[in-house]
Amino acid sequence: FQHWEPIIPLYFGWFLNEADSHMLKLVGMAYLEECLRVPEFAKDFHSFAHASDIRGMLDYYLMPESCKGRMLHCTSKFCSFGDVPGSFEYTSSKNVLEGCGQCYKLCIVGFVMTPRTFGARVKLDAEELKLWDQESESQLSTSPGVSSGVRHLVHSSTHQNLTVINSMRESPWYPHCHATLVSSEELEQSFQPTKGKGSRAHITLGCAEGIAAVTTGYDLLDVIECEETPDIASRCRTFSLPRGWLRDYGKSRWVLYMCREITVSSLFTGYY
Ligand code: ACK
Repeated sequence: FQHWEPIIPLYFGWFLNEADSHMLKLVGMAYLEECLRVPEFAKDFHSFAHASDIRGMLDYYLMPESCKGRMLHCTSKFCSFGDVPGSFEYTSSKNVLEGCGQCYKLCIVGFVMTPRTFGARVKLDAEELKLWDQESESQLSTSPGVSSGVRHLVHSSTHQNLTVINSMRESPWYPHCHATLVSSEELEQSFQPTKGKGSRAHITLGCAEGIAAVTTGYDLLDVIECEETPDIASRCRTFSLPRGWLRDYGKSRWVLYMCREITVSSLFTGYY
């Protein structure tokens, strides 16, 4: 053990199982479609997606090369096989050694949509925060919600996504859109942002063609900066949807705050 050296991966993270990866992709698409029924969002989205119909807009985000494959993940530390400072210490830390191979519940609290990326926001709990080691950030999280009952929407991966989305429309869970404009105060009464560690935690659901996955975290940080700037937050438009609030931070930065969190299962490990 004296000469024990850890093998440093490309990155560490929480990897969703296949069923939850599939479910979250579908839920993300369903929410995106819901947002597209808000005319202001659809108009703005069309301005950068240049798609002629909803189907085309839903196809705008693609899984980036680095995230190809079936499993979604939330990066806890990007190591670049040891090139990133602190990678060795992180990899050999007690928390990481003990955390590898363990299961964690990840809490999804919303979605961020920009011309570059589509990401799910993750609220890390105290145990998960011990494994979190990404760059500068401030923290935003929602008030505790009820774990969503969306698991019944997990379908066999042999189904085509479109077929599943169609069947989701029939489900009582599916959010039917009657968007109304609400005041910033109204949103803030239901949604309490807090500062701190872990605010950049996300799951990349898709990127515009040619955009790298790392951009999702930057877009999220950008949005968090808006959320924490009272001047911006008080001026932006917020639409109330049946299952959340859709907020326009300008420059085609949109955030969907969910009123009920979604919990997904994940395995913490390195990606080599
Ligand atoms: O969506 P992500 O967190 O953004 O997941 C992918 C994963 O590593 C594999 O590429 C993330 N990633 C890439 N480069 C960086 C970086 N410089 N800092 C933090 N995360 C990164 C990317």
